[in-house]
Amino acid sequence: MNTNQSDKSQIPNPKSQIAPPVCLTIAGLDPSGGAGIIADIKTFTWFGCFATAAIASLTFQNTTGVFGAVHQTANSIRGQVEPIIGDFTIAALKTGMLPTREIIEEVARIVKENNLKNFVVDPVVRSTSGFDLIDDQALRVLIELLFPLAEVVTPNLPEAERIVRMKIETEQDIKKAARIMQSFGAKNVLIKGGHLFEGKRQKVKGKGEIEERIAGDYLFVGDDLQIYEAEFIETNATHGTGCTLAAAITANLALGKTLSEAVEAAKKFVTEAIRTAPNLGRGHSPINLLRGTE
Ligand code: PXL
Repeated sequence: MNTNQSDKSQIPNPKSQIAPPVCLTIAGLDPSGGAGIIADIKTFTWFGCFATAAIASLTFQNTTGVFGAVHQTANSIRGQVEPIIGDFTIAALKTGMLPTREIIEEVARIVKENNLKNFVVDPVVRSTSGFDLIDDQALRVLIELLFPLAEVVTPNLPEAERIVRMKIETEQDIKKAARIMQSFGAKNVLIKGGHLFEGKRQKVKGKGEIEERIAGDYLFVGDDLQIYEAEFIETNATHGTGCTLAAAITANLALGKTLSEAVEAAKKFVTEAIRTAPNLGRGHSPINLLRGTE
């Protein structure tokens, strides 16, 4: 049998496996593996989705910090994404670090032209170590162009503060910030309160009533507010948590879950990944994307 490439492509796919839903991430590449595209790919895969990815920026970093980045162009974003979209049905997609105005404008065009659904916008602003991953002008364009296309936007507290330009110190502030983001066109908003201030009193088995911090995430589905609480794990192994949560939501939307179910599954996955983090590197360790929920 002749095994050259063109003949190989004629061999019919036996379709013995049901094709998994395809997820796409358009985000930054963190070569040290903890955040960005690599975290997204691992997360999509863990949930049984097929992972595809387009690089918006090549960053230079490790667990101790971000040292620089080389950004892609509108052309190279389209060049990466079009062949994927032309070949696969994209069940869900997410964006992470989109550093420039031209990239954001191109992503908005691609999403609209192809009528892509289940779009999770993670408005990445700054690395844990304090490196700016987008400038303020590009962030305004991201809000204007991508928020109205998103199924959900997933800022953490510092990102939410920068988006709505107000300090967020109470639950009331969180509600106000979410309403402002909805006025910018976001249908649904998940504000990640992992950085939250308030300890909440909780009964802990065998320990009586003690003060325990709760990591609360606030999901606004239209007018309805759902609060997802998980134990706050005191750790510096947090590199990539934001990317992972958004990717896990994307994967679960691709699997046909509702947004509320997707957020619940994603939150559980991230909490377990933090709890079982491998303690790698000298800075903020990546979390454990191989074990996740068990
Ligand atoms: O967690 C934010 C983030 C997103 N994407 C990339 C990153 C980081 C943080 O470092 O490097 C590529």
